Formats: sequence, C-alpha cells, structure tokens
Amino acid sequence: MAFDIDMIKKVYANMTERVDAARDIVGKPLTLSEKILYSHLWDGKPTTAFTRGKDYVDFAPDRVACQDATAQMALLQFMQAGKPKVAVPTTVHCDHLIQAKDGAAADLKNANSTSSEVFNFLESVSNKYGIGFWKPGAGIIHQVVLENYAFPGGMMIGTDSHTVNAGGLGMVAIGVGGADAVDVMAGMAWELKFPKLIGVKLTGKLSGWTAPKDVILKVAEILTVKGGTGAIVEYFGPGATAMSCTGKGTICNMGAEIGATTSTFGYDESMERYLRATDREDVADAANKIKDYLTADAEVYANPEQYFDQVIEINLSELGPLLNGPFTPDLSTPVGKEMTEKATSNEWPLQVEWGLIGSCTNSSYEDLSRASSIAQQAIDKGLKMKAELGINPGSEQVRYTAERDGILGIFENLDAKIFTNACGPCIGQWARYSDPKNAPKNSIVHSFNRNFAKRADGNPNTHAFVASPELTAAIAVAGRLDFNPLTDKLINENGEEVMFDEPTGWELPPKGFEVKDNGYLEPVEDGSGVIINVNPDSERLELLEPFTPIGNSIKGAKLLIKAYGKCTTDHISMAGPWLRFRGHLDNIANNTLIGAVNAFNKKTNFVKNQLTGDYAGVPDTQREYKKAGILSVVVGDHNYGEGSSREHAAMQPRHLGVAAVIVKSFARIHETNLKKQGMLGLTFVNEADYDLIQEDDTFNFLDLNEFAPDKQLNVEVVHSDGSKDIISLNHTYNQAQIEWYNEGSALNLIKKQNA
Ligand code: MIC
Ligand code: SF4
Repeated sequence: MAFDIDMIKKVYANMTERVDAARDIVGKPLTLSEKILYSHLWDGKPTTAFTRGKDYVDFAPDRVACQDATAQMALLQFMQAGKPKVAVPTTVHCDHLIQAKDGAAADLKNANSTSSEVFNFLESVSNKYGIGFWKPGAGIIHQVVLENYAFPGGMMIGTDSHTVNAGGLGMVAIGVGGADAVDVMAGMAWELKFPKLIGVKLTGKLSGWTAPKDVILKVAEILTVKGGTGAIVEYFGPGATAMSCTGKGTICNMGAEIGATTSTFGYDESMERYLRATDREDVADAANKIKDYLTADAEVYANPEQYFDQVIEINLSELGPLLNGPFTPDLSTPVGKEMTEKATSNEWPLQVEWGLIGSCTNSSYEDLSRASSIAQQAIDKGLKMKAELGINPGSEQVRYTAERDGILGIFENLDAKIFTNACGPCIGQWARYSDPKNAPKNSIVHSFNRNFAKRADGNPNTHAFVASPELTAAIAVAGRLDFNPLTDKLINENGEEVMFDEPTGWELPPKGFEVKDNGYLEPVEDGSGVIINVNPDSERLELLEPFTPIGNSIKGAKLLIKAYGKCTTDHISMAGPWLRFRGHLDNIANNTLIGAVNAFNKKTNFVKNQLTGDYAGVPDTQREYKKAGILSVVVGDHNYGEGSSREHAAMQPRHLGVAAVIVKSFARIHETNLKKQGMLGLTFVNEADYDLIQEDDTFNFLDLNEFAPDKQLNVEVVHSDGSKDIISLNHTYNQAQIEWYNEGSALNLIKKQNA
C-alpha cells in the first residue's frame, strides 16, 4: 500500500550507473548529496558537471507530498494543468487544520465538522488524480512520510518547508511551493539551482541530556537563519552514525530554519533499523545491496574541506542542552546561569507557563519515550508540574504504540493534554486565549522548530523557546526557563530536595510498532468518474482564474509597504486563524502583509495610501490601488520570505496587483514562488539603496523590455519632492523563468504547452 518498492528498485538500478558516470564527469570523489542529485537528473545519465550555486538543473523527483494547508492551492493549480492523473507517487496529509483545545478526540471531531468542506475537497481530488490521502488525525506529514515513504538515496519534493525532515532517512527532500509540485505531478521536470554543499562533521557522541535537537540548535547558532541558503547540509562522522534515524530527522527538519535547501545523512545501520521497524524490510535489503552509493565516497569524509564549500565540526561530547529563542530559532542560550542573566537583562519572563512536545521536528517514538522518562521521574520523586504540558504525537502509529507501551499514560498522570496527531500549536492551531492580542507577557518552551512572534498562540507577548523534548519536559516540571537539570535541585511535595536523573528512552519500540487504523485512503484505480464540487459561494474554496501578465512596462507603480526587519511568510500571509482561507485566494488576500512592520512608522498593517494620503491596512490600501489600475511595489530587508513554503505569500500580492518585490535578499522558496506566479522578485545591487526608498515613492522600471538572464534591471524611483534616484537591481531569472513572467505565471505556460 504505502510505498512502491519497484519504483525504489528502479531508482537504485539507475543510481549505480549514474553515480559512476557523474564521478567520471566531475572528476573527483562525490558527496552523498551529489550522488543523489546526479542520479535524479531529468535527462537521465549525467553528461555535464554542474557549477554549484550557479547552474539551474532539471531534476526528476521520485515523490511529492502535500499537506492540507498548501495542498488546496497546489491541487487547485494542478486541476488547471489538464492532466488525468499525477505522474509520480503523491500523497496529501491532513494535519494543519486541526485546532488543539480540549484533547485529541474532541478536537478531531471539531476539525472534521468545521473543515469538512476542505477535507472532502482534498479527498475527492486525491481520489480523482491517483493521490494517496491521509485523513485528519493520521499524523503530521513529515512523520508519516518518514515512516512510510522516505528511502535512502531518494529525491522528493513537498509543499511544506519541513519536507527536509526526510533527510533523516538519507533522502534529498526539498520544500517547495505548490506550483513547483504541480510541475512534478504533471510529469514535467523540476528545476533547482544546483546547491552549494555544507559538510557538518559530528565527532564524539551524544549523551545524558544532550539530544539531536541540540545539534541543530547549535548549527542554527553558527549559521543563523540565512546561513544555509542555497546549500545542502550533509552530516557525517562518528557522531552521525551513532544517532537514531528519527534523531537525524530532527536535525534535517530544522535545516529549514537556517534556510538550507535540504539536509541529509549517509545510509547507516540506524536507518536500516528504522526501515525494518517500520515494515520496510525490502527497502532495507535493496539499500544494503548498494550501500556505497548511499553515502559519500570515503575520501570525501576523510578530507571534507576539499569537497564541501564550507565545513563545520561539532564535538557532540562537548555539546550541552540549549534553548533557542525567543522570536527567532537561531538565538541560542545554554541552559542554566547564562539564561538567568540573558532573560533578566532582556526582560524575558523566567516563569514558564507551557511545555509543548510534538510537531514534525520532535514527535517520534524515541522523542516521546525520552520525555516520558522525565515525566515518570517527576511522579516518582513527588514533583508537581509548575507549567502545563501538551503533547502532539507525530502519527497514529506513534500514538497507538506509545499508548500501548504506557508512555501516554505517564503524561496523563501529570495531567498533560494529549492533542491530535497533527501540527496543532506549532501552526497557531491552539485555542489558548480568547483574545490573544491582549494576552499577557509570558514564556513557553516547546520542541517545535519555529518560534516567530505570535506563531503558536497569536499572542505577540509570548516568548517561545525551542528545546529538545526531554528538556521541554524538565522545564515544564520546574516551571523556570533557566532550570538546568544537570545541576539544579527542585523541592518536591514533601519539601525534599530532588534532582532529575538523565533521560532514558527507546530508539524504537521494544515490542515493535503497532497501529489499528493508520488513516490512509488509497485512491481508486480509475478516477475519471470522480466529480469535484466547489461551491461558488464557498468562503473556503475558490477555483483559480489565470493571472494576466504584468508586462514589460511598469510605470507609476506605488510603494505599498517598505517592510522593516524580519519579514517571514508568517508576516506576509499569517497562519493560525487564516489557515481556513488557504483554498480561497481572494479571502486569504485580506491578510496580505498585515504582520509586516512599516519602516516609516514601525506599525503593522498601517500604511499610507498615496492616492488619498490616508493611513489604512495593507490589503485595503492595495485593493484601492488595484481599483485605480495602479501597480505597486513591496520593499524588504534580508531573507525576505523566510520560513514557510506557502505560495500564498506570493499569490496574494500577485492577486492584489503587486508587480515587484524588491529586497536585500530572499529566502529560496519564496523567491521561486514569486517567479512561478509571474511577478518580479528583485534584489538591491547596493543594499544601502533600501534607505533611499521613501514613503511616497513611485517606481518606473526603465529597461524591463530588455529583461534577460544575468542582466541587471534599473528602476527610477521618484520621490514626493520630485527628486529621483536610479536604483540597480539584480535578479536570478533564467530564460525559462522569464517566460513564466511573460506568460503571467508558470501555470499559464503549462496550460499553453498542454493545449
Ligand atoms: C509551517 O511550519 O510554517 C508550515 C505551516 O508547515 C508551512 C507550510 C504552510 O504555510 O502551510 C511550511 O513550513 O512550509
Ligand atoms: Fe506542521 Fe509545525 Fe511541522 Fe509546519 S513545522 S509541518 S506546522 S508541525
């Protein structure tokens, strides 16, 4: 049912031949990342060596995965492509639209009634086009993919930035926007700039309180939220092989937080154990036969500096538990005293109100078992929870097994809330407050990956810190952000001083995984008779209209907003309550850029309407420009569009009439999403030109009629006093992408080609 062993065997048969060919052409030993990339070329056997960070290359991924919040737009676009069936194995996972409130049973029931229209739509589209469908409650996409579909040496794309999680099982798995997924589902090549390669050598061994999570929290500190941009991070060394497969998944998962294209590990015994435990003996056997192809050539790991563009070394024996946050995942602080000082000087509340364990990053059996060992100690040592505790298991298989093995019971004994096998609080689906905007300042600790402002609970005053599941559990018991479980004592119910012992757990369930109903629905063989209904009055689903080309003469465009500081996809198209409109472009457009800070008044959703001089919300102002037939421009800082793969962050501005986004630098997925939707994503040649942009500016593009690869564009910026600046802009469009722009979108081009 779940995976296609014949497809995997075919990939492996190609791999041996293609990797050998690639090694000859490249003329040196290959990294694992290169082996996977070169064996997945659209044109088959490699004939050219590509330049990393420069050449655009066509690939042929083996699989596609979509989650409910992005699948709606991806499938609405796919429906326009005119194909009867998806060309490669594809799955849809319902995990983002389930709110955490009262606990799994009630919350799932509630989601099934409030989002039935969307779930039914996704189910029938999946059935029609031959897509595997994972029902609400089946689990979080990336855990389900790791358990069922990921395989060493494979290449997949997914409409979610944390698709990269599958690197834990030795894949090159990449997060993309829905329009990219449409290419692959429609049987076309998928294009990516050949990535740079960062090698991370892990020496020593994890022990005690240090977890795989701490490795990636450390890497995030070293590389920052944009340090991985355009690169694949390949982990190796004794510390890597000593780690569990799901632990490797955690590390790869948060590669999204450093902007990396993806991360991966070479095939090893931990992966073999995981494949066998998850009922994939045949995949393990097939992988064992070509082991050398599923890891780098030995010479590469012996002299990594010669083969990677950058090498980082981390000694796991010296690494301690970390807490990253608040508001950004790369701000790292070791547990204990240093946190006391930092929190005090920055006025981060030291008292912790919630500990949350789960999300695609850390919801494996091992994660739950290690956290439960801390919970059990709290019970045994007579400690009372100081903070509340919430748990989201990663999949029904993990949940069922953890319940059978008494793990969930331990948490329940501490009054923890067991939420649905879904994203829950990680994506703002958390009914924590009735009025989040006016909720009090507080701190929470979670095992998730993202901690942008307002993300989990909508409260701008929540300080969220990211940690391993075991540290999250310990901090939730202690109720203090600066609790150091290695050194600090706690006072129990009897007034005695007690200390935690080191966490313990099982890499894999000793009695094996078990599940009754995993929540999977296989599509019918022939879906041609399946009818898809979209109610024209629906507020949640809307069929798409093709975008009209912006054209090569942009004159008189107005500045919509100059965004100040961090502008993630959460700022551009907020999740949480807005997730309900993910299938309705016009409705979701009402949240466009409402989280972005206006550089001129430091307020959110408060910009000047240049036609009236009045200040109003961003979407309202933009709709006024649209009505007047005036295009607009968005200006931003570094790493604009960091975070999610949601193409809504590009489609909404496009829908409302924004022609160009001009920034200091982009996050990879977002930049591609802008291109796919037929708009301009440009960067300042001189970053300081950002400072020249004023509130009343008008933009005249001077040479868009000569739009060509590797050629700068120039724009005349007219200020309100009549003075002008000419600003030079870089772009990364190749000829094919310029065609997308000319046609109005990549999808328009597909339609034209299919017609
Ligand atoms: C996220 O973690 O932000 C999400 C929600 O999973 C997104 C996808 C989305 O916006 O639907 C992601 O990471 O790509
Ligand atoms: Fe879901 Fe959170 Fe993972 Fe995104 S990061 S897929 S919201 S669990």
